[in-house]
Amino acid sequence: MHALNGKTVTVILLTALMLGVLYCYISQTFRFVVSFQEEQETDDSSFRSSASVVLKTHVFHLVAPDQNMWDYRHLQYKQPSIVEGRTDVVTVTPWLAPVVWEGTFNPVLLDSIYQQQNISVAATVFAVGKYIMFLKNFLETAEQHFFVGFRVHIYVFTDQPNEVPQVKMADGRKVMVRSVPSSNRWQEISARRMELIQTLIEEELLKTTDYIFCLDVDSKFHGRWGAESLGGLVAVIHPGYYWDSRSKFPYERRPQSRAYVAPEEGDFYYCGGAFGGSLQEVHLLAKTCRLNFENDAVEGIEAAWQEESHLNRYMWINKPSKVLSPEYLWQDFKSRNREIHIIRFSGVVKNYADIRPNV
Ligand code: 5GW
Ligand code: MN
Repeated sequence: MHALNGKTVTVILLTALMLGVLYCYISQTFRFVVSFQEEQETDDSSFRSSASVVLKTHVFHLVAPDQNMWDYRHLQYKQPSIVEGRTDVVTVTPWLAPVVWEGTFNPVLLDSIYQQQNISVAATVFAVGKYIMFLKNFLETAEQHFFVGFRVHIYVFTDQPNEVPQVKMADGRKVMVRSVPSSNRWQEISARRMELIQTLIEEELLKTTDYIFCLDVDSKFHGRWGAESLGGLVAVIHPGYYWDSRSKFPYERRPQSRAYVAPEEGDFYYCGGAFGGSLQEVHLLAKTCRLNFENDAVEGIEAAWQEESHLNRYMWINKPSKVLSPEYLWQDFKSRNREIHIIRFSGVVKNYADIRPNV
């Protein structure tokens, strides 16, 4: 044994000091990371601020199509004009999102651009209780009009998986059936839609799917609904209110609700029966609306039109990057207005007493 000399002692002490500092640093950093995550998951107080939601910009790189690989010419189509076009309707929002109306886009051009991207589109539809009766028409007409020529998976959420009608679908298109418990409380059916959309995206779609649309089952397709509807966050103008002033929109008007929109606020009144966009955007929407819906419920408050109210609040803060005209969700009982050149999708007339569970 020999005594430690002064130099060795200094080195050992310095090393110990450095290790101590390193330990403190790492443990502090770790604690910050954990508490930051917790804050994000549970913080509800920030729902009123747009800054609480960080949006990823959706970048579209649109490549002009070749007609075919043997032909040097590109796709031939009608020359676009920037001085002639629809003048009876507004085709762009104040935040410069397109509003999609018949006559504003070239379907052949759009299809060939998005065909090259080999995109995959999902649709969700809920058919719980007697609403299963709408499914056959919905699925059959979707096959005729919804993203024809593209890869499409329609996710049917139902309490009666054996009653889902067999519909013949083209290659690459498929109906996926998912079981959900039945419920007599319609508020519950409505509330769980956002939750199920959120989990479907998280657990199944993220790796395989590019875009998703969430649709009401009590409706049918009558005309093309295709690539012109694609965007980051996509909302549909409700057919019942678009001639009205915003103070008349049926937003949730009680400030206690997380769906509240003040009388002098709001852009448009959007449909709860059709919305969509990129997976990331719709995931954030579903998660936010669900959280706000559930936290309202804890305080005993239910918004005027349930998730439609929460959706409208969300779209007021998070502006949709594409807005679909009421062509994309009309109502069969309404006569067609002159600005509606085509009805693509519409809600069928239903007898509420026959189909809704007793509450
Ligand atoms: C039941 C009672 C009251 C309200 C809704 C329901 C209900 C809705 C139901 O029993 N089963 C069901 O599957 N739904 C789903 O929620 C359907 O996909 C339906 O299209 C959607 C929204 O409900 P809707 O269509 O009755 O709402 P509105 O506003 O279009 O009339
Ligand atoms: Mn409906």
